[in-house]
Amino acid sequence: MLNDTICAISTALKDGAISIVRMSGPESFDIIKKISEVKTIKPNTIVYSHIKDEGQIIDEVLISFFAAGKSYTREDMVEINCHGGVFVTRLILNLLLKNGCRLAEPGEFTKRAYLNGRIDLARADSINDLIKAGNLVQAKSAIRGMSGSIERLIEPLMGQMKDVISMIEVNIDYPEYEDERQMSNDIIKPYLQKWIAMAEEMIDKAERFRVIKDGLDTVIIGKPNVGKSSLLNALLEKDKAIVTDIAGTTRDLVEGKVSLKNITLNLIDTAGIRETKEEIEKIGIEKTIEAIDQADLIILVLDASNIDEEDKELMERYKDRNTIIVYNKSDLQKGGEISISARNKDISSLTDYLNERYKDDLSLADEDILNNERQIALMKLCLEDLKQTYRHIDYDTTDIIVTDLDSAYHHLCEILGKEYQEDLIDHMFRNFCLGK
Ligand SMILES: Nc1nc2c(ncn2[C@@H]2O[C@H](COP(=O)(O)OP(=O)(O)OP(=O)(O)O)[C@@H](O)[C@H]2O)c(=O)[nH]1
Ligand SMILES: [Mg+2]
Repeated sequence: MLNDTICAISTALKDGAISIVRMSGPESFDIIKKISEVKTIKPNTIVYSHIKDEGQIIDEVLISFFAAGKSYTREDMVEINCHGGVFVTRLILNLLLKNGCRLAEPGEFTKRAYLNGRIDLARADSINDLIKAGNLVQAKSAIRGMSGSIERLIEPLMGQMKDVISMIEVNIDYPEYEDERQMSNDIIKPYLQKWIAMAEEMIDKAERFRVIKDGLDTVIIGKPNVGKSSLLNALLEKDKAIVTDIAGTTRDLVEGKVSLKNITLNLIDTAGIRETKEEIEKIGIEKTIEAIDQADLIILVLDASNIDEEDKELMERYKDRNTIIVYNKSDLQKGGEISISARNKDISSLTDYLNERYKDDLSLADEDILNNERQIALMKLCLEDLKQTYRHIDYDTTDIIVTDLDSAYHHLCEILGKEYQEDLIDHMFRNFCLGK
């Protein structure tokens, strides 16, 4: 499969100043010679040339050459910087196809970098995460991943597990070597406890960080007319939701996204919660309850000038969730710790509070942390195996213990892609952009 030469347009396919068409594989240098004025190739240089189709000039270009071993894919690679019209870029791509290239699949360049041993799978994850990063925190964590943060993170756990597994195996294979250290359950158990704690901490941090990276799913709730929609509008700095002094104005969920310094909120403004016989409002309140169930954070808004039993009931109902109480209408009456006036766009006590509350989670951006769903899912499988081993250790034979530990260890290998599973690898790279 790696014997063929692949090509793709690596830049976005729309009109722009420059486009890049890439080739990777053993024929790259020969093919470029056929379609340009290049006669000899000096790796790691850029030359000025023309792309020609049957003698006819198609474009004036800059061509970069990367020799196998040092290139992105570790294969011979060529990058053509051409003029960025969609038409010309496609002409060049078609010319490469006509001269022996195959069109690359999405992510195939990075897949080759992985298969040729230049990067591990966690680093490949990070390259994709960087391309898809939507804020600075996401970009920062992806860059850490590209520098090998995942390997650094799980290496201590893998190292210890490998040592213990191999010692148990020696005990099994060579029972006659009595001077070998005997890995009794009393020795293995404390290790297991430590590993379980390590895996749990990694998962916990990764999940807290995921919320910071992707945004907190936040619902704004409260009685009718307390100023929920006014708060949404103040946070978004635009009049997205309708605001009136009629109780029950909002019926549908109104969504918006906002970044407050470093925290991103995926906001939903909801219908005011109250007993009602009105059919449309009732449906709105049902939707509100569903949104509350799925939220990471609940902002419960009160009208500080008018707090009654219904407010207290809502406070009681959501006190065990991640709920913050916001006292609105501070221009009429000051309330508790977080006192705002949504109508006057005076909401700094809320935004300051949120940034302070998530400060510790934000600092996770400077730590080595599991970066995405794939890695978290594999760490969870590893944790399950470790817990299972711990639960059964007093009843199981050494053979079974070592099998369970092996399985836990292999999940860690999979995070780095040291275990090659073709379908999994294909699935992963298919999420990449074409030309990467
Ligand atoms: N004085 C004062 N009035 C406010 C403030 N915030 C909102 N209001 C007023 O309160 C009324 C209700 O505001 P909304 O934002 O529509 O309230 P809501 O909670 O979304 O109401 P429903 O959608 O009906 O549940 C409007 O007349 C707002 O102008 C505030 O900070 N101070
Ligand atoms: Mg409203």
